[in-house]
Amino acid sequence: MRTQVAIIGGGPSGLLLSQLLHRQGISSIVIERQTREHVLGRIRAGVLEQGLVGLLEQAGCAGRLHAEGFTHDGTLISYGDQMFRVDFTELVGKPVVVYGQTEVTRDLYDASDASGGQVIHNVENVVIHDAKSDAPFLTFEVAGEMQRIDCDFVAGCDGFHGISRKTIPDAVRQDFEKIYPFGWLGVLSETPPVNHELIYANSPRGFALCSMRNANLSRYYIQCSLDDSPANWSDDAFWEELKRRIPADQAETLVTGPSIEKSIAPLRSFVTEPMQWGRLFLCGDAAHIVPPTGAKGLNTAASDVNYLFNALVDFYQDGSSDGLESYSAKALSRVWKAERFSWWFTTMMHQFPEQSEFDLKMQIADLEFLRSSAAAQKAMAENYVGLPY
Ligand code: RFL
Ligand code: PHB
Repeated sequence: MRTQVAIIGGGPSGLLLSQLLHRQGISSIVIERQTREHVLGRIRAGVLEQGLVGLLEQAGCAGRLHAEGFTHDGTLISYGDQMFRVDFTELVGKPVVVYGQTEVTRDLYDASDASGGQVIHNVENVVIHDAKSDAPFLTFEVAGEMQRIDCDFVAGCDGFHGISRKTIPDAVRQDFEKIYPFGWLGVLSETPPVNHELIYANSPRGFALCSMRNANLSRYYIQCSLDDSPANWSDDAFWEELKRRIPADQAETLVTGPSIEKSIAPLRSFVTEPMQWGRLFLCGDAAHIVPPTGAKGLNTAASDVNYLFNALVDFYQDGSSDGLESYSAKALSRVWKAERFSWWFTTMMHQFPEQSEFDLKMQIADLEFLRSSAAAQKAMAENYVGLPY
């Protein structure tokens, strides 16, 4: 097989890049380790920045998003007995859109089907060859048979556990990492959301988040210990704990019901540098991870796709390599700002096992400053809705 851009990973980064390239007449083949059903079964992010919405429009797959997504002009933050609102639209003139990553991925798969896109599932033993040459190629197995794709460029969109990042030699690559001493236990339930906006809650019992997918599908999270397991949590125990962590008036109106998904995600900040090695370009979780507190994971993946897509268009349409050469530096500059925001928001909102009385005072001072300062709220809003590309 031969294509212009070989894309490893059929998650949102890989599919979005493929669809954007297709619209510009640039060919690609996506190879994915899992089945399509598996990819579409994953419950992940829920908040989209305008930048990602714009890319989905450009890719021709924003129809359902516009019909079914919810525009959120602000968010609620609670601590102790206090709850305040940060109004994004008033402060920085932009809202966010609540629409699940699962739906984004489904729309991208549908668009790929409609345009005759090639996505090869169940691939194994993927190897990137000759990334430092002008003629890289991939080898992999499907159902025990060896396959080969020759290409001009390789996009490594294969997530944190993929092979692309590890293809960059250790001598070239530097990893930066921070592991948080807790996780998030998430529950999806077919119940109306407790509030029409998200609530991020700092409570002495630990962080909680009230989010949603639609008018009758809620997504809730509570901070849990790293050695916890979803099996330890009955639905009743989860609801009781959530109620203890959110403001009393919200807890009173919370509608509970059976969970339809329950899982634990660890929290990690991670960045690898550089994001390019020869003709291999890393995008999304393959290069960086953020804790979910700022809803930046999927959105930062999208900004990488934006830079790489534009660089590839410049290469194929104008013969310019400038965008490709500056890709890593440009992407990393925005990635580090998303890392900083997610780290700050995580640090302010969670209970840490080793937290001293001084650390607690700092958290409360940070929250009080945010509650009382329009400038602080504006800085938060600017980051939450997404920094410019
Ligand atoms: P993905 O979505 O991980 O997709 C990568 C794809 O590559 C495939 N793959 C391979 N394919 C071929 N060959 C290989 N060797 C391969 N190795 C892996 C995988 O099967 C997969 O389909 O990365 P991508 O596309 O960069 O998208 C990034 C986002 O998925 C991610 O940033 C967010 O979902 C992060 N994230 C969250 N972000 C938020 O903003 N809010 C959230 O609430 C939120 N919750 C989460 C999350 C990530 C999680 N992970 C990764 C465990 C919850 C979880 C559980
Ligand atoms: C979600 O709805 O899954 C969600 C929303 C906001 C976050 C993290 C997760 O910060």
